[in-house]
Amino acid sequence: VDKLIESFHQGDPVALGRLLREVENQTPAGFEILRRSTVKTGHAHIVGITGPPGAGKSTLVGQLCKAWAAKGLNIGVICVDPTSPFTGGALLGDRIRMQELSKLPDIFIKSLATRGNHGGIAASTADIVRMFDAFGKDIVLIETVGVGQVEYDVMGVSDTVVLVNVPGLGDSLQTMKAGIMEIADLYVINQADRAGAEESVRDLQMMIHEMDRKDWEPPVLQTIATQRKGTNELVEAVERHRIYLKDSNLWKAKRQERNEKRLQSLVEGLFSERFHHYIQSNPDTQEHIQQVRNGELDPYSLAPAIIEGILKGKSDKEDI
Ligand SMILES: Nc1nc2c(ncn2[C@@H]2O[C@H](COP(=O)(O)OP(=O)(O)OP(=O)(O)O)[C@@H](O)[C@H]2O)c(=O)[nH]1
Ligand SMILES: [Mg+2]
Repeated sequence: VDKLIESFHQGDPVALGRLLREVENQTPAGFEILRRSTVKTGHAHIVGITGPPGAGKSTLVGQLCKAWAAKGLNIGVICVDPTSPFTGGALLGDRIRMQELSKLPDIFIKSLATRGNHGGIAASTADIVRMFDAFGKDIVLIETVGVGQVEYDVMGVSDTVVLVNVPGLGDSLQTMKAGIMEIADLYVINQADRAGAEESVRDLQMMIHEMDRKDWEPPVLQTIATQRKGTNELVEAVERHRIYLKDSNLWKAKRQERNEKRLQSLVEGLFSERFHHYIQSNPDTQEHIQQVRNGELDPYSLAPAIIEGILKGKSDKEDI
């Protein structure tokens, strides 16, 4: 493991790939590299790209990667749940595009499946981001499909949130309004070669105006990702947002908040592990839990008693 970590710090992409898998699977080696990497983080600009299935997020990610790579920047890409059930047909093309991308030097793509992940997607994403950051990536792009709770949480890991839509969204905007709609920093109407793009831009602008955001007025951009149209403007807008974050001190504040959140979720995870272990090794507690299930014992008394038992490291017989 030491050798692997050393190669990682020397910039070996093979070591990066292997350690990313360790981190994803939460192995001891994964935690070891995370422990040893924190001092090297804080540099990367984390950009989240989200929006409905098939909006063209991956195509845009590809264009952004090419533009930034041409500027000599190093990029990490995280695709959260790339096996979207909605776009079965587009998947193959997606994979080919991504393969093509990952052949470019200085671009590394990591897929992250949400299925079977109990530790929380946002937490896993945060750890992978941390790894890319420690590796020396300048930009980390996170693509998530959809606009549900998972995506919302994942976007909380980002500095800059880009919401991608397509022309003719109409009513769907209203339903999105409460969630991701309000945290996006940049709005993109992709597939602007389709009818209704101008109208969608106007609708969006009106909604943004109503939201009355403080210092940052989120721009609404039109792109045709497949023809590389409008993508330079998107690159520029993302860079403007980075400058805004740095000037307004939000850059630092977001990092502080994320670090604290990660600590909290780790403590909660460790505690819940201890909790399950404690129950397993305490038949008395199992009996008490059964009594709570039957409504014979109140959970309000048992909960603090269990906590106390865990803290005392008692292995048998506690009184409540
Ligand atoms: N006409 C047109 N088609 C586009 C544009 N951008 C992307 N597409 C096509 O739309 C389809 C979906 O593009 P993707 O980039 O895979 O979309 P996505 O949002 O990543 O899709 P999921 O990850 O499956 O949600 C592909 O067939 C693209 O070629 C565009 O600007 N105009
Ligand atoms: Mg995609």
